[in-house]
Amino acid sequence: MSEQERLVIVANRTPAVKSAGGLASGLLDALKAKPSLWFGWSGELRDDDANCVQLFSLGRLIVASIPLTTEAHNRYYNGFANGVLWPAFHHRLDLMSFSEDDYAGYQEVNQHMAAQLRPLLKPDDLVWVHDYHLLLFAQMCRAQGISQRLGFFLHIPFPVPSVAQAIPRIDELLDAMCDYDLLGFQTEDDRQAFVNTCRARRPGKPVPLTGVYPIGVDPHALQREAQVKPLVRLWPEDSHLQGILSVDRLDYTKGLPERFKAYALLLEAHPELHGEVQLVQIAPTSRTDVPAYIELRHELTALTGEILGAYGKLDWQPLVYVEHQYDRAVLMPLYRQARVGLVTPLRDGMNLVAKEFVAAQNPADPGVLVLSRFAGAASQLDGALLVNPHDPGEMAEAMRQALLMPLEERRARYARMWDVLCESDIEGWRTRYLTDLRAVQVANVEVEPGLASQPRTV
Ligand code: GDG
Repeated sequence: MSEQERLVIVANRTPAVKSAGGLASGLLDALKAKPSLWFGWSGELRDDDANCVQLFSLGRLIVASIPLTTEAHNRYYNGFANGVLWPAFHHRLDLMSFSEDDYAGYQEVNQHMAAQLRPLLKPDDLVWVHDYHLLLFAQMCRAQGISQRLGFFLHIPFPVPSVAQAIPRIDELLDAMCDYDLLGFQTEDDRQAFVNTCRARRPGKPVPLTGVYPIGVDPHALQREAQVKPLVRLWPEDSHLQGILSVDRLDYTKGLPERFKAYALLLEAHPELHGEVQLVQIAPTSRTDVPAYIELRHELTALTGEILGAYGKLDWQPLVYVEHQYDRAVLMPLYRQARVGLVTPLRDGMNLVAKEFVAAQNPADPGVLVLSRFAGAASQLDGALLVNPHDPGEMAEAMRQALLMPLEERRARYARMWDVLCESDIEGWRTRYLTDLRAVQVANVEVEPGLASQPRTV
């Protein structure tokens, strides 16, 4: 690592924008106290003078942000990134909606961001680009003569080849992704899906270095945050009511309607649980102007009404559904009060909520994690009860098993998962990735043997 080296993070959003998303919370924790630059969209929509870069410092991190015009943002962010890439990468081709204009907007914003970053770069910078908004960014940088190492991390899953080939412009996207020097994925399945898609669509052409870097949390910090006196006490220790807690950005990939239906099935099949259990769903809204999200909200409020109408009593509310975004100071102690953490996305890159729930538990009396097989976290958290989120009966049974699980088994499962969280924490994620990216820089193409996470050339 050279003396002058500076880490440059490039992401759709800069941390100045308040966001419930996992990228901001994950990376900000990891960036503490390092000389670094974070470049991205400020969150501001301005139709005049859209070329100015605003700079400010957060400790040793310099934040450089740019505004976007309303039209560019709409085509790039709502249109191609969230109207095509997000649904398709989560295997929801039915929700994909492509237009040439949106793709052109996506190209323009990737190019614009590369042009705005160029004058801010120093020769020894290590540039780490994040997520599906910026698949074309390396190609745009290279076209503008930027020669620094460019790494990329995909926070969401990569689709299998049969799904990927249905994405309009997939070959252009793959070519551009291959301009990165190191491509990081959350799981081996995602890495394999990318490599197999490249092999199928670009026969004979080289694939860049790829590696698996499951994003983590800071389990010790979360454990401390969870121990403070709760600001909200939903399930006091002296109450018989057992809490099931779900926390998700309101998104169709998170499997909320399926979860509510499974919970309704649990209540229908087990009257003995009436008055004894309560599901709390915290679901801060995001992307509120995308049609699929508007429909999802309607479906969830209808299901909430059905469950409350069918099972609620004056002295027992079986389901609490809130779209309010709570501070971490409220959330972490709440995770600790819950007997069950219910995390059942239909498909998810990693899912940090699953890891946060485990990190927040009381080791002497831990809650149980019920986790979807289709979350990246399932490849690591073997102490969870793994479920198929498409099978309401299986989910209801897992909830029942979790509510009844003896203390000894809860402790054993928790201990296994705590070890995983410590072995694979956020700091390890950042340093493993950057060590590998740096090695690419030194060796230029091949990576020295003996690297922490051993990325592969194929
Ligand atoms: C993407 C990938 C991947 C949620 N509600 C509140 C709140 N949150 C925080 C959670 C957690 C984060 O938001 C959500 O992270 P996830 O990982 O669950 O999901 P995505 O937003 O979809 O993130 C995902 C992640 O990137 C990281 O790589 O794991 O697969 O889709 O940290 O705690 N935070 C606060 N109040 C809330 O009400 N403060």
